[in-house]
Amino acid sequence: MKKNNNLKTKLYGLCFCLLVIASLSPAVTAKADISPNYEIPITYTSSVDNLQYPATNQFTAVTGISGVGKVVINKPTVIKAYMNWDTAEVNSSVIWFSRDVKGIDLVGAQVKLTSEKNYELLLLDAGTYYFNYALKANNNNKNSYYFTTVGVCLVGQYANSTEQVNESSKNNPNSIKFGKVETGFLSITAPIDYYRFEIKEKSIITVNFNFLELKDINIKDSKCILKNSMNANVIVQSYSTRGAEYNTFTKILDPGVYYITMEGSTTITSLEVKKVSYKIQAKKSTEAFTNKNVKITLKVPFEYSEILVTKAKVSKADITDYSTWNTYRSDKTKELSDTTYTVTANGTYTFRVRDYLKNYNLYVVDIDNIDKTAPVILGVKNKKTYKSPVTITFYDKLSGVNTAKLNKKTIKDGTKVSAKGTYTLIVTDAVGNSKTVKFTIK
Ligand SMILES: [Ca+2]
Ligand SMILES: [Ca+2]
Repeated sequence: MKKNNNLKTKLYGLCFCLLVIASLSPAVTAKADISPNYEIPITYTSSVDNLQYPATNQFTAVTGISGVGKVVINKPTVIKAYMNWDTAEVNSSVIWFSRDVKGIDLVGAQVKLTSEKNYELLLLDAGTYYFNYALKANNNNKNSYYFTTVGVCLVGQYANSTEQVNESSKNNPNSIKFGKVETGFLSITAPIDYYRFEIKEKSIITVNFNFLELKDINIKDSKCILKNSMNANVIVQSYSTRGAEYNTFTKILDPGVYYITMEGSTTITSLEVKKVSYKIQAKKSTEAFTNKNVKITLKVPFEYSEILVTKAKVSKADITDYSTWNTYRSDKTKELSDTTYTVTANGTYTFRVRDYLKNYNLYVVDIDNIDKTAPVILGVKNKKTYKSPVTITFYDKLSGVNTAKLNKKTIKDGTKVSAKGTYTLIVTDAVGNSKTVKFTIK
C-alpha cells in the first residue's frame, strides 16, 4: 500500500508540475506531454519479431517521478514498447502497463530499460490501458525533477485472431466449427482460451493445435486440454517443439458437450477440431419379405482395417472372444472383403469393425424378411384319397398366404370339401413360394 500511495503522490506531483510549467512557459508546448488524456500512437507491423529498432514519437517528460499515457487497443495485439532518452540527463527508465490511470493495476511486469534497444513485450486484448514510466535522472538526485525529452514507441502486431470472444471462459466460450482453423490469442489478462463443441453422435475427434513461438515468450509449458461437459480433463497434451505431428490428438467421444482450453503461455495460437462420425449404419437390399438372399451393406464412416461377421448375437463382453471371432475354417464367422455381406437365411448377424485406431466395434443386424418356405397346408395330404369330407386349413408364418386355389378357384382357410372328385390345391405365399397338394374324395 505504501508503494501505491507513493505512486499516487508522484502522479499528482507530475500533474501539478505540468500545470505550473504549461501556464508559465509556452516554450514546452512544442512537444506533447505524456498524459492520461493523450493516446500514445501505435505503429502497426506484420511482425514485431522482425522489427528493426523503430522511430519514436518525441514527448516531454519529467525525471524522478512517474508519468502515464493512454493506450487504446482495438483488437488482440502483440505490443512492443520502446523508450529512449537523452543519456546526458537520464540514466534508465522503468516502464509498465496498467489497467488504471494510477498505474497500480499492473498488466504484465514492470520492466527496466537501460538502453533504447530494450523493450517490453506484451499481449493485449482490446481495451484501454495506461503506459507508465519512471525516469531515473543521471545525477541520482531523487529530489530533482526536471523536464527532458524522451522518445516512446509502441509497435503493434495484430494477432489476427478469429475469436468471437477474446476473453473467453467456460461460461462464455468460443464455439468450434469443425474443420476450420481458429486463430486464438492468449493475452496477459486472459491467458486461458475456452472453446466449446457439441457432437450429436459418437465421433472420432482429431484436435490439431499450435502455440506460436514468439521471441521472448516462453511457450514450453503450453498445453491443449480436452475437457468434458463437467470440466474434467479428458486429454491433456503438452505443446511440443518437435512439430505439428506431435501437437495433435485423436479421441473417440460419445455424444455430448466438450471444451478445449489453450493455456500455459501468452501467445498466438491455432486450433482445429475435425470430426468424423463413428456411427455404423447398415442397409438391407430390401426390408420387405423376399424369397431371395438379402444383401447387407454397412456404412462405415471412419477408416477401418477389418470387418468380420458372425451369425450370432455377440455381446460386448465377447468382443475379442477367440472362438467367436476365429474365421479359420469357420462356417459361422467370415471376414468381409468389402462392406457388403449376403445373407441366405434369417437370423441375427453381428459385425465387428476394427477402426484405424485399433478399437473394435460391434454392430448387430437382424434379418427376418427372408421367406424361402412354402405355406403349411393341414387337413389334406398329397396323393391321398379320402372317403369322407375334408376341412382344408393353411397358413404361412413369414410373408403370409397370398392365394389359395382349389381347382383354380379361390378358397378360404377352413374350407370344407365334401363333393367327390379329384382336387389340386395350390397355396402360395406373398413372395411366391407355393405348395401343391393333390387329393381325391371317393
Ligand atoms: Ca483469447
Ligand atoms: Ca413363406
